[in-house]
Amino acid sequence: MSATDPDPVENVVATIARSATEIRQGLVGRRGKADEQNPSGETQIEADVWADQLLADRLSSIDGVGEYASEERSEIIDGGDETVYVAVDPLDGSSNLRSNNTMGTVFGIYEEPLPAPGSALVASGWILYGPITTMTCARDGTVTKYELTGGERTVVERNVTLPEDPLVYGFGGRVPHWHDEFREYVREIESNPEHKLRYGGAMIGDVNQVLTYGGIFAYPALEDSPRGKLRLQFEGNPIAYLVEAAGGRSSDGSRSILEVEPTDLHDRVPLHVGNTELIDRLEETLD
Ligand code: P6P
Repeated sequence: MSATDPDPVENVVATIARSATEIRQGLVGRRGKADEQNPSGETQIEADVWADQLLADRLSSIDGVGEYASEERSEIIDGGDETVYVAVDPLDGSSNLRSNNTMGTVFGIYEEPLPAPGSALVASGWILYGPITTMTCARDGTVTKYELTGGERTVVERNVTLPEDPLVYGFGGRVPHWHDEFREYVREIESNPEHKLRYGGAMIGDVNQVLTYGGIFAYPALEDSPRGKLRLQFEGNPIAYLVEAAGGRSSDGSRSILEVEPTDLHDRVPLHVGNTELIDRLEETLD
């Protein structure tokens, strides 16, 4: 699968899009548990390991790619060049594979070596393995949605923005472990009769609903996990970059996710994304 465009960012995006159909088909027969855990201590599914290796081989060999890093591997693969640095969550929500629910592939393309702050992103996006395989990608301050068939991308929407009126909300973590201030915020959101609960167990499916209908998704800081669950490099930054490009906001509870300085490749971050007024209100409540 050769990458021919001289722009490494375009080649990374095009390679991920072309790989999506193969990844979707490759899920069949790879639903069992692998013998390993990922660097976050989560048991890997066979498909996690397989999708990670497929993307590592293809992305690290693209001209201009300096590094390939993944949620599924502790070490960074050196790509040999020094233009862009790629961070991937090969299969977000792979625990949904057993129940045949939505899953995704998340990617961030940075212009600094990893780990890097989200402010160093030049593009990000996700593949959503839903009834239709779609790609949503942010670059140069704008978000584009594609449908993917047979490795080809078809633009279905340009300049994607969050709808003005928020509709859906989804909050991760066990309720007894939420901080009181967050629980108070949730009660306020739930008290609005216009809002609907949407939580599917795979961030990409939930965030894609927020992008489509407006609203908020959060996996907050928890009493037993102060930095929440989601990973800054592979999930928080790429999601925040895209949602902000679509006119929304992100927050770790007090500031944009993109301002968070990483200390380790596998840092976790409390993640809140969605309509600006909802995130502003969240920060007021948590303050
Ligand atoms: P919980 C999937 O494992 C994931 O990383 C995200 O995609 C998802 O939002 C979250 O974890 C779900 O976590 O604790 O609800 O199972």
